[in-house]
Amino acid sequence: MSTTTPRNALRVALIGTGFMGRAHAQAWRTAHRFFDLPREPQLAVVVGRDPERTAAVATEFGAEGWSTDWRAVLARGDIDVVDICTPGDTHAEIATAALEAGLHVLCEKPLANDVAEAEAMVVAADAAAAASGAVSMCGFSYRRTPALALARRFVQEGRIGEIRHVRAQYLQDWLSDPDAPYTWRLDRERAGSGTLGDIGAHSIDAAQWITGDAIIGVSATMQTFVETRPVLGEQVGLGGRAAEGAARERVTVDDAVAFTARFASGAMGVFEATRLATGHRNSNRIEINGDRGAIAFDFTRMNELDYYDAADDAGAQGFRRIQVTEAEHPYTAAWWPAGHGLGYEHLFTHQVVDLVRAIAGDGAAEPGFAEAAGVQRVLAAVERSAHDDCRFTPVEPAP
Ligand code: SOE
Repeated sequence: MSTTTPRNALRVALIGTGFMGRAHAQAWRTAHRFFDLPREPQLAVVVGRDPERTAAVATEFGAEGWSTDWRAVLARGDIDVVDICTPGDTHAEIATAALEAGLHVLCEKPLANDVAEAEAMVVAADAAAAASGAVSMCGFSYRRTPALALARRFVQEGRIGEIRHVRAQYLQDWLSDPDAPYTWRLDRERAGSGTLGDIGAHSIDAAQWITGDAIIGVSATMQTFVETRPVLGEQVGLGGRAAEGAARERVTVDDAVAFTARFASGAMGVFEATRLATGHRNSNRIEINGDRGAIAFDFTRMNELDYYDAADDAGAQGFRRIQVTEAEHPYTAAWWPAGHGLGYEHLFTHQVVDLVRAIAGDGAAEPGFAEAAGVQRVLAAVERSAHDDCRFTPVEPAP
């Protein structure tokens, strides 16, 4: 049961009313109901561009109010946390303004649209941390999947041994229809990159976070299979319906990316991300092989982790499937009895839990902006390598 009181309220301005805005909104409403938190999040205001939609999302999630003006919201004086769920081209401006106002910031991934913006955000975050104690975090939500957190724990405990291979695939299919409409995720100006930054970034973050290792260079290829798409009529889910008799707009981002990676330890990585893999709605997979064992995960079975222990008797060797629903497992004790499982939305709830605790001084807000800028540098190296026809491209070191 929560021990918080309204005096301990943590007042949140949520900016963005799309899929991610709603995923975050439910998390702010739910976290303190299941987890014992030092402060109780209150959804003070939802901010969006379209008044009707913004009001509807505010009502849907029981926010106190709504606004179409994020600058006015930052100046109100009654906000503690700014949660940025907008397209990438607005992240740097909103985050910097919020940090300068002394507010805590949660920013959706990827942190920014390019490395320069990401590095400016790191400078703003460091300055705000020193000046006002502001905490900042980037929303790589899959870190909060209990099974992936368990995978990391296994690596840290040495169960996998020395890591040799990282194999990550993030496969979606919502763009496989050439007439799936044009949305902001297909616009380089707004999204920075396409599949690479949208979902490839999750694989990069997961790989580095689970292994504790850093990607130091890549050889990449990228492809845009569908070069024009019909103008959006109505947004539904990630895509939607084309407008009646719609003209077509030019897609300015990648549909798919594949790259090999070299890690600092000498481990090898093979990564693939696509939004045109027919049959795969949201398969976020990672397998890691070390000299003592291996782990394998697929988000389509998000409550399970496959684990191989090379020390098992030869006659009994094989991957075992761990149901990651026991009270011993990360995050799970707060929820349901063993075996009852969690879903996509819980990742965002766990993210809020970790952020609220970090704001109260209990643990670090991870990944912080500096770590997320590291992912941005890998994204940039992948793009440079693909541009240079797969040439091996080192990841730039942090400044
Ligand atoms: C779209 O591909 C998307 O919504 C991503 O932007 C999210 O980060 C991922 O969790 C699900 O797919």
